[in-house]
Amino acid sequence: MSSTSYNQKKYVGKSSIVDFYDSKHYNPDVYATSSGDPYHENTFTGELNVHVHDTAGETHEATVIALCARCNAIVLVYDKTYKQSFGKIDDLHNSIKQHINLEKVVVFLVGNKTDETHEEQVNTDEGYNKHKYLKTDLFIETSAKTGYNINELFNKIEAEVKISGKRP
Ligand SMILES: Nc1nc2c(ncn2[C@@H]2O[C@H](COP(=O)(O)OP(=O)(O)OP(=O)(O)O)[C@@H](O)[C@H]2O)c(=O)[nH]1
Ligand SMILES: [Mg+2]
Repeated sequence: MSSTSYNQKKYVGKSSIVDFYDSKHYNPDVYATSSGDPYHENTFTGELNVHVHDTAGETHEATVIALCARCNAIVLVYDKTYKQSFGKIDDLHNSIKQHINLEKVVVFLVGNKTDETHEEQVNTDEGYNKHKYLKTDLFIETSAKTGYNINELFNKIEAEVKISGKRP
């Protein structure tokens, strides 16, 4: 059993990433995950059962931390077309680090919306450097619109959780 939590300030594409992995297509009408329904859950059954908590950008930090404490993997998502979301990664990583033993959980950094090349505000080198700086276990760029690297992301989550043997 593996759990994953998607975090980050709003509209970065967390739900779209999960939806694409689930349905194999992009749904442009995905609803913003609301504070009343702070996260929704999905289970994918493969070699491992992957249980995903998809948080809302506006989910209260204490709720996010509580969810992360029960996870094998934490996926931090920013929007490559929105620099502010990239800036928030440091704050979020910092508060997670204060409450969670990162030796017991794998952390992924994901730059989403690679399809919006003309709107790019955060390039691949910046994402990679952030991954090195924060010492996350993996960095990958995705598009929930074209499906670029979506399967790879979930495959790597499973692989990394298995290899690392990390358990909360
Ligand atoms: N071009 C493009 N748009 C995307 C991509 N992923 C998501 N979007 C769009 O970005 C907007 C926000 O997507 P969501 O999946 O709702 O983002 P979220 O991070 O779950 O947002 P909250 O639930 O509000 O925190 C929607 O209009 C999506 O259609 C992507 O890879 N490329
Ligand atoms: Mg959402």
